[in-house]
Amino acid sequence: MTPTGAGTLHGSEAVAVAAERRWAIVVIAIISLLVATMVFTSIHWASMPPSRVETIDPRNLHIAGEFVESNLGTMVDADGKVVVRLIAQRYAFEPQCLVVPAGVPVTFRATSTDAVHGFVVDRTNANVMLIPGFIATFTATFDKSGERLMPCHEYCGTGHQAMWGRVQVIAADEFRAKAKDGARVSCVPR
Ligand SMILES: [Cu+2]
Repeated sequence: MTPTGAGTLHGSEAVAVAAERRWAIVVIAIISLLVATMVFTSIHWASMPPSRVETIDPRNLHIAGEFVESNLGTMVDADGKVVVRLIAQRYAFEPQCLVVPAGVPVTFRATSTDAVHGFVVDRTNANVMLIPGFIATFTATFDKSGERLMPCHEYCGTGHQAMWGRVQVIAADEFRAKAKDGARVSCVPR
């Protein structure tokens, strides 16, 4: 091998240095992109938290307030918004069967009376933890009519595997007819 003079590169050495520099630029670009993504999402989420923190006393929510039995189920608010209220308790959801309109944003308000439960509607991104003392709120739109399962997906005790409910997605007109005059709608047989 012939020694090279200071400052000048020859042949394969020059190729290797150029390749190293190219890959250094690629790696720095990837790291910068990841850091920029982290900074953007943290600033964005800090200004727009995923859900508001609303608290409730789990010891007396059956007796008074928003989550009394007569107020559970789906209803149309005064401003036309479709709202579902439900509670989770060992080992059932109340109501066990929800009715929601298709193609309309539906706001869920739910809480737990005892342990931490998980609420999920299959084949949708409606998925939230129900924690005693806190009201979970999210909005989802169900595109297609039909029946969906709604299992508890957080281990909550020995009866956990039997804790599940159903969601019936029905045509919006049919839903409006059922929910007129502020009626609470569910598909629990009475
Ligand atoms: Cu549960």
